[in-house]
Amino acid sequence: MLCRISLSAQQIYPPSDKLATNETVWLYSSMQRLIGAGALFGHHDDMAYGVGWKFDDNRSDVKSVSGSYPSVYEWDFSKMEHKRERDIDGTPFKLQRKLVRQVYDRGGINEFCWHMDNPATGTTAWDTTHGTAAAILPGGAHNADYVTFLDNIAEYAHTLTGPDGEPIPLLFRPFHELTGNWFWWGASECTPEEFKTLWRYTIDYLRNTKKLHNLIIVYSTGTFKTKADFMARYPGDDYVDIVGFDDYCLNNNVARFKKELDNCMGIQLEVAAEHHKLACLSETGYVGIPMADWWTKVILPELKKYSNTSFMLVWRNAGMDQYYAPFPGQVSAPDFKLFSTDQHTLFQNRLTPLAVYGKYIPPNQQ
Ligand code: BMA
Repeated sequence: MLCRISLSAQQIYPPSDKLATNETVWLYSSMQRLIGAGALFGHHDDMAYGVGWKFDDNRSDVKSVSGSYPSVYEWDFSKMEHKRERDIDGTPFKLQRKLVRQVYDRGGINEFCWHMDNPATGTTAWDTTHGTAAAILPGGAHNADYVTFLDNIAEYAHTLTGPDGEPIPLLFRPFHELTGNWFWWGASECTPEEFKTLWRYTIDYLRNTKKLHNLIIVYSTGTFKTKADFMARYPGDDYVDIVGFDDYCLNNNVARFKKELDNCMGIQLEVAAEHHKLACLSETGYVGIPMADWWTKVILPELKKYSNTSFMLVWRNAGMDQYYAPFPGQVSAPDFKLFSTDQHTLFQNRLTPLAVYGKYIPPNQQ
């Protein structure tokens, strides 16, 4: 067995929330200690549904192919802002809550994004009505509507608890792809100042008013060209713990994808080092994974090259028409298995003994 030991003393930084719970501080420290040990692998809605199944117990396409669950499991708050029963893609929040707890109990990492409906118009996240950010800030016509949204997700977040009633630490990735122009919080819909104000207001409200001290905040952009582009809407070190970006491989455009990853991963690792943050590839994948060796030939070399990247996450397995992780029989499945056992990736099976929350996990729960 290959054992890599780093002899250099490593400075560990606390989360940006000075009142973060013990488990949250543990998780953030653990993620820093894991830097260089392999990129944690993540999958959106991993245990909720996959290709050809929905809401089964203890199921995951990632596990069916690789033998292990991923290490990072992302969920969506979307529709909880209205206290609906199901999230944007149909998963009942009751089930989502149960899965979040299962992840925590086995020492996995939960993350939430939020395709938040437009609080000013009541329609979706993709309603790019100009001026929404300004309208929902204090003094704006729709501030009360936004506060209700925040109250509703905070109420739900408070129900995500561990065996002793402790809040389960959550990576929280609001306003994602903020450099794009397809969401109401996008770059063409508000000024950098409005965006930063909205971000700080949101985090302050959740932390200080709603007392959520279990959030590790992820600043996640779309692709970008320069450091200045990446940082134009950065809300400040007190409001961010992890920086990342979303980037997808498109048909017949593997070369462009690699070039873009090289540029963006390099820049964001520089930013992470300067600001004492972690860096991740917050969303990626190749829809339908038509390339049999995409995992070891395209994405793995990037993880090797940028080995200080904390985690990467692939998007959801909605069904045959939209999937980003393989399932048994899928053309890239054998390659994914190789990828999952490579020393530059970390799936749940290699994460568990490290007990990222500082707690012993009994073998029967692993
Ligand atoms: C998109 C697609 C949609 C989905 C939405 C929110 O990227 O996957 O099918 O509804 O994200 O999860």
